[in-house]
Amino acid sequence: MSLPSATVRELADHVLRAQLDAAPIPMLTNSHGALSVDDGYAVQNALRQRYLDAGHRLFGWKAGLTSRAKMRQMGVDQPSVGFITDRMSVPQGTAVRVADHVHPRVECEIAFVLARDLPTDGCTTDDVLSATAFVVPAIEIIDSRFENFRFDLPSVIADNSSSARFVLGGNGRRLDSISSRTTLGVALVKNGEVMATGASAAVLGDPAASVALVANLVGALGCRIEAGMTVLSGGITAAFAVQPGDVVSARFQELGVVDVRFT
Ligand code: OOG
Ligand code: MG
Repeated sequence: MSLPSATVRELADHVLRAQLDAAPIPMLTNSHGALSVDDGYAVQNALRQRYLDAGHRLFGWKAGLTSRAKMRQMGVDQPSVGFITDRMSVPQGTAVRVADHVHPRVECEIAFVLARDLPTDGCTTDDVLSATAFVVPAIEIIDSRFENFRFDLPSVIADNSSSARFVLGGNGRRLDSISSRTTLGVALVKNGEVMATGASAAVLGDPAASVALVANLVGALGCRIEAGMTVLSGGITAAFAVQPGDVVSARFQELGVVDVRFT
């Protein structure tokens, strides 16, 4: 049985307040033990509506937990999706305030910018390849609103898959100009030290397959990935905590560098 709509609205408000106040809350399944993945998405839908009502513009979508490294780190074995809005976007060179978040972490990702709408059902990797205008290197700044950054799948979905901010880097590259879409190397560097290295195949074998998965999951929510939207295909390596003063860069083979600093 799914959650009553009053409970969905109440949980969306609860998560929204935690996001806006950067104040941690217990994971939702502590109080709502039977919360299902579908319930989590119902809460996320209500949360998205709250942001749109507050004047945010839907910028795109993101994949969560699409690499082994991320699944292992978080103890969750299935991907999720979340939405991203224009006000979550951080221009390169702008500092991110750690105090605006509960316990932020950084991830390196490949972002896809769409030239055409994606199918909402049965979307394939080939559909993504033909609909993509270009890809850019990205750093996602995630932040779980749950205490100790611990959650289960329904809870993290209700918390918009830990979305907080994202930084898009450098020059876009057309996919057909990249010689190694599935074996694109990346180093995640913090304060000059390499924290992790990985390759794009870590994300479901091919980050374009991740975007197809997002399109289908978003379709099941009654939405569509549209032309002009950006999709974050998922963290390639584990995520790393940041503190004020940290400078982080994601150095991608072929795509170049994207960086962000924290105050
Ligand atoms: C969930 C969000 C994961 C990714 O790229 O895997 C995510 C989390 O780890 O908090 O954004
Ligand atoms: Mg991510």
